[in-house]
Amino acid sequence: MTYENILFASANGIARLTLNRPERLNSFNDAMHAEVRDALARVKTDASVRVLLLTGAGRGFCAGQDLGDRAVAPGADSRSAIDLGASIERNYKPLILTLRALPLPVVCAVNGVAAGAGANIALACDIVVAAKSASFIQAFSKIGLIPDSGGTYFLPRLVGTARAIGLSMLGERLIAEQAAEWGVIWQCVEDAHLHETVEKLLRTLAGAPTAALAAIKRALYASLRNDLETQLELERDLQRALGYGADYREGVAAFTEKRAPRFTGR
Ligand code: LHQ
Repeated sequence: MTYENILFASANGIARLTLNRPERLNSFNDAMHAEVRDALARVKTDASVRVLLLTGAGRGFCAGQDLGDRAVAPGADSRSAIDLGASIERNYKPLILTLRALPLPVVCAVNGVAAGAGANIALACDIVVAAKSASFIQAFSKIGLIPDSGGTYFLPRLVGTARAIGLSMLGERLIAEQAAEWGVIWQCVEDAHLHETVEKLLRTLAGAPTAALAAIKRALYASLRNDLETQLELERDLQRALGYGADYREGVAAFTEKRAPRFTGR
């Protein structure tokens, strides 16, 4: 598949996916969804990829659904209206579930505004670093909709119900600094430092014990729905599998020999 709405490249264990419709603030149309789906399928099946970067081209990260796309155009009345649920089922739901299930860390570099589904796609990523000039807007209520793409799942878990409701009902801009303070994202950095901060993070993660990071991701996301006993059992099972792995052997050997580990990700 050739890409017209995204950029995608992979080298040295790092896959980079850039949403690339800057004149529309990288908002999603059906074609972009298809390309992202294709790129993520490649990430999933390419064992050499150990970390994925998601970012946006130009001044924005992603303004969510392209409201000019015919696939989501409101009808003149309820009878002629199109089914937004179908668009979610086809595009947004699988996208969010895929990002959360990828067995490797997904880093999101939020280079500018992240609005609507764009904000929640960022929140679905594992480590979110935002430029100071970036912001997050639950823009849905402004057009008579609810936060989708996991917004109603992520927000209360990240910031509690009071802030989740305020953000969702008011649709106000949450600036990156405040997002970091509230624990919505991992880090907010000066705009001029976004690139180097993210590159350093990517290098670190590309050299990390990938299978362990995948297990960390699985365990922490599962803990949001598990009771303690179930979670302890999940930890046991994941630890058991990792204990047979090459990276555990290498990690312990490196510690004993007082040297830096060389993890293969297995
Ligand atoms: C856009 C968009 C956009 C098209 C900026 N579409 N052109 C799921 C399933 C099914 C259906 C519905 O939705 C969903 C999920 C969703 O994501 S719903 C929420 C959709 N997103 C929004 O409501 C956000 C709309 N955008 C905005 O509110 C603003 O553009 C923000 C606050 C993001 C940025 O504001 P500014 O920095 O002032 O930029 P701008 O508004 O001037 O935008 C620049 C251009 O991008 C502009 O085009 P133009 O031709 O005038 O230069 C915008 O029309 C275009 N654009 N977002 N979502």
